Amino acid sequence: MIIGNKNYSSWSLRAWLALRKTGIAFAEKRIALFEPGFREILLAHSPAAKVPIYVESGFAIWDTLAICEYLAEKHPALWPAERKSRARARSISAEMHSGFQALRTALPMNCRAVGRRVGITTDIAMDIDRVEGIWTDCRKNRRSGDGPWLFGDFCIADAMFAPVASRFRTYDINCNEIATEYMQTVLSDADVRAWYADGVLETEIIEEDEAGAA
Ligand SMILES: N[C@@H](CCC(=O)N[C@@H](CS)C(=O)NCC(=O)O)C(=O)O
Repeated sequence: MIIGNKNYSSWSLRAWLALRKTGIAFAEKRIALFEPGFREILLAHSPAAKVPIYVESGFAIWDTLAICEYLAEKHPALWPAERKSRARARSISAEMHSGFQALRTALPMNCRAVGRRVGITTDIAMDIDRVEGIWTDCRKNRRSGDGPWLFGDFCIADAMFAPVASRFRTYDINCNEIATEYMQTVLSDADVRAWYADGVLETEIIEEDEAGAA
């Protein structure tokens, strides 16, 4: 699995987390984004020149949802077993993949940062409300296992929203009790913590992702 900086690369976290949850042993290759020559290194693996890229026996798959779907073909438990839950999980995963632009731009993932403050515009507030609504609705209506994830057992939708839990922590975004509990599930997960542990040790600074510093 080819990933970017663990501190900043939210798309990398998503695909990496889905892969970790399959239990497959895999090698990871980290490419420091925006360092001199990074694009050439990415191009050597994928014509899209973005991380994450999953390479299996020399065959590259890029773009987070495509990677997750590829993994789910071999590991169907990455989607909820129940059909309507699976459809809903796909809807919110696609919604995350294509939306939440205001939130993603203004509140970049920055795992090691806490106590950041950014101005919350109407667009950002709408995105935050929608995330809180998704988490609350899924947790109230879950029917795919008894676990603490969106649909009970972990699924790709949880991977898609994991970086948002990280962002809410960094920028002190308060949610209702159910959504806060879900955030805690994400942030206390052993795999997410392993990602964070590596991320905080990174030394690269991507200025545009250092939003809200005092
Ligand atoms: N739609 C892609 C987005 C991937 C993406 O934007 N990755 C960022 C890192 S989080 C990247 O590679 N940025 C480098 C660049 O834009 O040159 C996906 O879902 O994987």
